Amino acid sequence: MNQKKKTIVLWGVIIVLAAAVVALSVILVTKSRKNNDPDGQKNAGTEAVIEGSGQDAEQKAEDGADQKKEKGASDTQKSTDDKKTLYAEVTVGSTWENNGMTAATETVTIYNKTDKAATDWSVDLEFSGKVTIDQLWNGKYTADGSVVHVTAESYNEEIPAGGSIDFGYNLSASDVKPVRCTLMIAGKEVTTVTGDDQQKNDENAEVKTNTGEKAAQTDGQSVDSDKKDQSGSNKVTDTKNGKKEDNPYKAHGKLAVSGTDLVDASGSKFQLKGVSTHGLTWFADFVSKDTYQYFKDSFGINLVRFAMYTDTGDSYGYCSGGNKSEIEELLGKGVDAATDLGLYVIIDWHILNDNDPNMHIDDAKDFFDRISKKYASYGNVIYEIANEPNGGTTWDSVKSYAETIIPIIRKNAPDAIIIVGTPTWSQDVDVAAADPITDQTNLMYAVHFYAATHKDDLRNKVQSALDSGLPIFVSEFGLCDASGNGSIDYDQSDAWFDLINDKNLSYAAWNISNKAETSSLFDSSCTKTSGFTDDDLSDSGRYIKEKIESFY
Ligand code: IDC
Repeated sequence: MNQKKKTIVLWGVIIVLAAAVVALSVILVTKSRKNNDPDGQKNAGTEAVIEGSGQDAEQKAEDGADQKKEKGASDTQKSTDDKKTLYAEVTVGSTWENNGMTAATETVTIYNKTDKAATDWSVDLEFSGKVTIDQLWNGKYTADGSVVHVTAESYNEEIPAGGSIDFGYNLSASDVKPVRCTLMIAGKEVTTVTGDDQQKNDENAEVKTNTGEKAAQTDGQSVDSDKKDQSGSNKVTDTKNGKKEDNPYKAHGKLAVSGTDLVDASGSKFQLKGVSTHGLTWFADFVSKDTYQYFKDSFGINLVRFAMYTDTGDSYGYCSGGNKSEIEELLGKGVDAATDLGLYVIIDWHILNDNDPNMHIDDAKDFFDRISKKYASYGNVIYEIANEPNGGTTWDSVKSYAETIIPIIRKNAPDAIIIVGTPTWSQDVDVAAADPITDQTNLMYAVHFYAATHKDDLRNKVQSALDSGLPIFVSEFGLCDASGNGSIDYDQSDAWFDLINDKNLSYAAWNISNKAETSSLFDSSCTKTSGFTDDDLSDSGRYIKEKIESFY
């Protein structure tokens, strides 16, 4: 290479080096600007991508940041929208005095009025002072001073579109009314309802109730405290160790479902032990306070079930030509008589010949809408929405019926216990356990047995359904065969009572009548309609009395 060529190459190298220095400076200046930019600092990870991948990547990263900003903006927007549609609010139920503090049972209902299911919810409840949670059901919680943080149980993680879920708790505090109730989705605040909002928010008031009465509950007063006196007493005992009670409802208040158990207002496990009417219309003479008073005093029942046959093929059935208002009046007479005695009651939509509850679903919708409104202030009323689906009716069919009727009841009686019948005359609790209804709040599933017919097989189904977490209610049973007649199988009856008491199952024995059939609790020789004594009992009556008594 000659001197001239060397000189040209040298200049070339110098130019290339100079260009490199200029390029490097541009990068450094850009970087230092970004480091002074708060967004740039937050996105340090993103910057590494920018440096490594040149201008193109930088553009993409900036687009990403913009998208992020937009997403942030839409989240805020969403939260504003959610305000109208997704919120939680508190109902203060029974209150009682507890060592100088006030104790209360409260229910928080989370409403989802959007058309999409919401998951990953949590709720913060803030009180004006320190609170102690004595028991909380249908949720998990941590409590820190005046704030209680609640998250879902595995079975109520989802708030269905257009639906609601609730959880409840017993607490003690100097002021039990929360000052703030904040709903969060994925840890992000969606809505906060303050103590004042609870009363002012018209929309909420409308959702809660449809009646002015319920709104009073948010105000810390029990609606029926004057009328039915459900609050008061803190002498709550677990009935298994307790005594026959003069007023079970006064002592135990509103019940709730916790896991597979019924619990009372103090959160103690509770067992309903009762008797069922025969068909209300067939044995109307036994629909009376005298009758229930006798069972309460003699047996120690705390529950009466009212079996209202829907389809008897004649005018005894509510949907088969019966006089609806007369039947409802009779039902009302029974419900009020039992309520006056402080008993819990089940209103049973007694399908039987009408194998599938969907057969009379329009009547059911109308009935449960009106009846749950009528009894909205009766904390002792339980709804059994389909006695015994049968005749090949599938669980899918029952489930779809239940998912129609439950929200109708919930609108008026948001936290009432609801019992859903299961296929094969309320024996397929295993099928229900494999595919339970989404909104499990205060929901139980019926199992019915007749001891001379249904034995180990059905008990095993009950056991496995309970094991998988299904709350079960024995809302009807007899000691004889499934016809309601035949001989009593005492061994099988004992085996059933062992399971019932071992698992804290609630139950109602079929039936309050003097019909000449084994399952009747009165002997057919008894022609009284009041002034009963134990001499009037049938063998079934005597056995059930002894079983109920032996569990006090
Ligand atoms: C029975 C009554 C009987 C009546 C019959 C038909 O004991 O007097 O004639 O119904 O309506 C059920 C039903 C319940 C039955 C009972 C006994 O829920 O209505 O009552 N049973 O057969 N499921 C299994 C048995």
